[in-house]
Amino acid sequence: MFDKVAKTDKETADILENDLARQQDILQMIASENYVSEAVLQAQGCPMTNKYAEGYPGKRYYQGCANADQVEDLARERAKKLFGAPHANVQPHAGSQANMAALLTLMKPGDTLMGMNLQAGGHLTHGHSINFSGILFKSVQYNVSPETELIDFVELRKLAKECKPKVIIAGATAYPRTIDFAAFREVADEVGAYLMADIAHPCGLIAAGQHPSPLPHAHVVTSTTHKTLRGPRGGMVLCTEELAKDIDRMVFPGLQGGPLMHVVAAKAVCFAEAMKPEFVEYQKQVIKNARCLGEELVRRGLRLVSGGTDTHLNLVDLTAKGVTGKAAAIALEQAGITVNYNTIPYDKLKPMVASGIRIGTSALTTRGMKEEEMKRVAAWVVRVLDSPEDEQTINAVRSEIKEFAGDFPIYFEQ
Ligand code: DSN
Repeated sequence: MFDKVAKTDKETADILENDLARQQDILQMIASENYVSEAVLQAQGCPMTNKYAEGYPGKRYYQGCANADQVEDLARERAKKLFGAPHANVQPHAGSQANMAALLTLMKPGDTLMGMNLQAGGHLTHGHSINFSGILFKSVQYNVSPETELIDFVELRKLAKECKPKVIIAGATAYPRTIDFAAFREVADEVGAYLMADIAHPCGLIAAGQHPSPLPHAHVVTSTTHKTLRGPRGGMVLCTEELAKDIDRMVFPGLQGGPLMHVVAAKAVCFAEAMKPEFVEYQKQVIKNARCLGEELVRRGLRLVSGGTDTHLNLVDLTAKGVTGKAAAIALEQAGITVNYNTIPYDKLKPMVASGIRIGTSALTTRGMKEEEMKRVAAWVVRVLDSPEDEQTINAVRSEIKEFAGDFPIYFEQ
């Protein structure tokens, strides 16, 4: 696949080949990853990478932007249509930049921000002390209920009334349940806060109508485009007409320079893909697979945070197994299954060790796997977790997985 790279730079080509082989041979179950289509891949590798297009369609600081304008307009219009949003900005290089643009538009340094605790499933950019969001703003973090492990709106409302935040963020990276954006908006209205929804994880489910939409509840919606949405690595912001100018100004010139036009083109392609009926079927299967996988893991003795999932991911508590999240993730990788170790609510272990693993089904569903395959995957996961240090088991699982994965090719031109 990398013959042209190989002619110029054999060293890099070898690394790329190795990673393509890795992606083919393993079961990719990191909940924030996916396999893009060959159409998205081609657009992302196109010569628009050569173009400087600082500004926005019709208002650029460089000449020669007619095609850049067209493709950015296409991406913006498709994003608006797909999510029912009044305005879209498709330039953020990543989810963190999208969140930064939203927060710096809605707040001034020193204002109060309320977001979900990282340990409960939130994100660094939702007010963590080591991130810009916790450095620039006064951060108040909400948690999930210790009993149900669900967002507790009674507590959330109490906290919001006490701290009177300027912005409340609804959204998470490791929360397996539906997020009730309408309930968040009620709280935001009661305390006069803006509601920002970060939908990086459920984005594709929302586009396909398989998770409630944050629109029209949220004033601003941020997302990545590469997780469940299955587009290129990047970010976007959706917002109301009233906030459109300020959001655009904050993305450029506030935070970024020239947009990555090849990535904007690939975003246009992924939005077109997400409008197709097949995409709805795909997202339905992602959820069916996550539920089936979760049920099988429970049947084999594991505990799921919140008791199950409504989305593309399960958060698995390994405490009863006596293995840490980190040890589990390392053993699973050796056996050919990639996941990430993850804290669970009220975790007694530090994030670098963690008591859980987060396991998602978006990428395997893209490869065409269904419930039957999820049952086999669950059996492999538990076999490894039962003997995480047993080389023989790990090697046996690894070769079984390699053979199995061969029946689900990720790209044709390999
Ligand atoms: N990388 C994202 C995720 O894995 O959810 C967080 O930044």
